[in-house]
Amino acid sequence: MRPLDLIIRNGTVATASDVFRADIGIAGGRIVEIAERIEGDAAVVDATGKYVLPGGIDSHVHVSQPSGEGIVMADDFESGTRSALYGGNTTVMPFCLQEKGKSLREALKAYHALAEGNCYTDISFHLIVNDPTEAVLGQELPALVRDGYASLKVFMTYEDLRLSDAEILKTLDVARETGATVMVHCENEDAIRFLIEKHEAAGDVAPRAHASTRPAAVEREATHRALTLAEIVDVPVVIVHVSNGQSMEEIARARSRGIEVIGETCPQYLVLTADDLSGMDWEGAKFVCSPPPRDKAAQQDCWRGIETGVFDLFSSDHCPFRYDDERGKLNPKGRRSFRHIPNGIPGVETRMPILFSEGVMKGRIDLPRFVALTATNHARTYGLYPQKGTIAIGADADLAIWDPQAKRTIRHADLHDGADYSPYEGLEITGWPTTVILGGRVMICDGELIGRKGDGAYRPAAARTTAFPAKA
Ligand code: DUC
Ligand code: ZN
Ligand code: ZN
Repeated sequence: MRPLDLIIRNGTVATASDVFRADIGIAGGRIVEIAERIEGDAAVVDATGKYVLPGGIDSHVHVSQPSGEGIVMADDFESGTRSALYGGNTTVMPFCLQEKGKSLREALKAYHALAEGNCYTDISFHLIVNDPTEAVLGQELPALVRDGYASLKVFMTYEDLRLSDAEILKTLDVARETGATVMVHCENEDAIRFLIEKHEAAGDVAPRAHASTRPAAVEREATHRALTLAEIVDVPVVIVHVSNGQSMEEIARARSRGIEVIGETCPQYLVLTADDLSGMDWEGAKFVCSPPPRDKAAQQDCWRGIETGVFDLFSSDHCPFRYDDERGKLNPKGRRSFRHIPNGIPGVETRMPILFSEGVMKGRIDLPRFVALTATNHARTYGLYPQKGTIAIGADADLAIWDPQAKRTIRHADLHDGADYSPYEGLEITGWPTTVILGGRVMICDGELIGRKGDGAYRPAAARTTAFPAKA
């Protein structure tokens, strides 16, 4: 047998199904041995008193995405993946946005150029289909799915991004034929626009109006419609960033009709509310994201969804803009009306610590469920399993070693993204990843970055062969 490069010793290992005491042997970037005791003269990482978990996979991350005139995202591939790594992630899945009038391949070429040599984690791309012409749907997309770009997002909101129902149906149909996985952003654009115009006419332009003009009903209706369109085409679908109980009911109802649906929620729907958008001096802009955070009852509903399996995925929806910046939240138009505040908040580094602390440490979920929600189900849903998302012989040696006793208060000054604030500032956390290993390379050792940019690489994803692969 090939000599080991690294041994993780004395840790408590958790997968989506089991928790057990084991050493892990790594060679050639893969896990090659899991045993009660592994001897040898390879380098050793001592995990005594720690949990050894699959590296996190955050399948909903935006970096370097064009975001409107004069607006610049706070993270590129370098800072975004570095921040992700510090938060215990070894793979992130950013979106590659097709611009109107351009091809998907052109967009991919540009994003690959930005990512190449700059990543601290592995990456795999989702496409955003923004111009579903006959050529795009008939030729380009099927070829791209075969080439490893096997998931795509469609939007039901934003004037410049939304697809019509007819376009969504055609896109879903291509997904059915090719095995691509479709993610849907569910909010009714016409209803939002109607409400925005009313609020602006009444002079209600502060950030809090962002939440008022995107009420739960707007999300619920679009969720119902997306699921109905998927039912008509007969194809599985992912409903992303679900924020409330009404939309969860739509998912449960669709499942009872036999529709295959994966539900995703995010930290902002567990620990923030719409009241956070009411901060003084436009501070509420820091919390503007879509769908918006709602109320305490919706938080409880989302926790219930995490506990009961309505949700299979827990992602950050990291979409960072600086706050005190002319190219960010406080851009000149954004200072005048909520309508022009860029949508999105940072969170790739805090996603897993928040769920670990609020979920595992507070007894809401167990460790296997945490692993399923933060790693395994992402790999399974988006064609990266079993290479990624688990601890098994032959899998990539992507691991995060967690100190369950570590106590930290979230301060942006301690984080590593390119924004200038965290929406979770002041939240007290128990449990933090202290050592992170990517493909057998120790990237973060006891909180210190020793990996280099470029150590992370692009990984193609496999298309679905039948329905969604079994969930953990
Ligand atoms: N949708 C996302 O998925 N992310 C940020 C903004 C948005 O509308
Ligand atoms: Zn979205
Ligand atoms: Zn997003």
